[in-house]
Amino acid sequence: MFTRIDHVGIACRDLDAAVAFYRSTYGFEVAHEEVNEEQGVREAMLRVNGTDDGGASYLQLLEPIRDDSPVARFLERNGEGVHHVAFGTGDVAGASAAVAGRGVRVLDAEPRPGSMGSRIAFLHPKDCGGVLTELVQAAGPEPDRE
Ligand code: CMX
Ligand code: CO
Repeated sequence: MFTRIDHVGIACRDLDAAVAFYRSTYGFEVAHEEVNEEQGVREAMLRVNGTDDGGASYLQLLEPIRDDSPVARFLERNGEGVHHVAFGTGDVAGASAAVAGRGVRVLDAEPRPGSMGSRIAFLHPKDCGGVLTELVQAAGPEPDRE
């Protein structure tokens, strides 16, 4: 059901500085940048590698655009650092229902818009060993659809 690490989300205070760090240190380039008003972030997706399900793995650099957003609250509490891990699936609604059936709280009753036209749902970190976890279905067809 889950076939790749879709991305690792990293909270930063200054997106342009974070992008510059990942470019100069590792050579990663920005594949996509957008503002997600609903999630309260400006974000950059840095493509690291393709995956054998036909998708890819990214770093997602996240800068808050509102003081009351989840990433702003995280920065206030913890400072910059790893914010969440996202697993890729061909069917985010089905995967959410399956995970909910295993007793994990799904924070999004319906999948919401994510990066690059994807659909996403978050799981409560307290039910996932302290890891804020995101489920992602990429835009377009995926070979692992069941
Ligand atoms: N990772 C791990 N634990 C986290 C966390 C994170 N990123 N964010 C909060 N927590 C912990 C808190 O430390 C707190 O623990 P304690 O009770 O032990 O202190 C607990 O979760 C509850 O925290 P809270 O005060 O309710 O914190 P929030 O109001 O920030 O809510 C959460 C937490 C997960 C419900 C909220 O951040 C959320 O809905 N996140 C999903 C949406 C999101 O993060 N969007 C930004 C990314 C967008 C994208 O990836 O596209
Ligand atoms: Co994410």
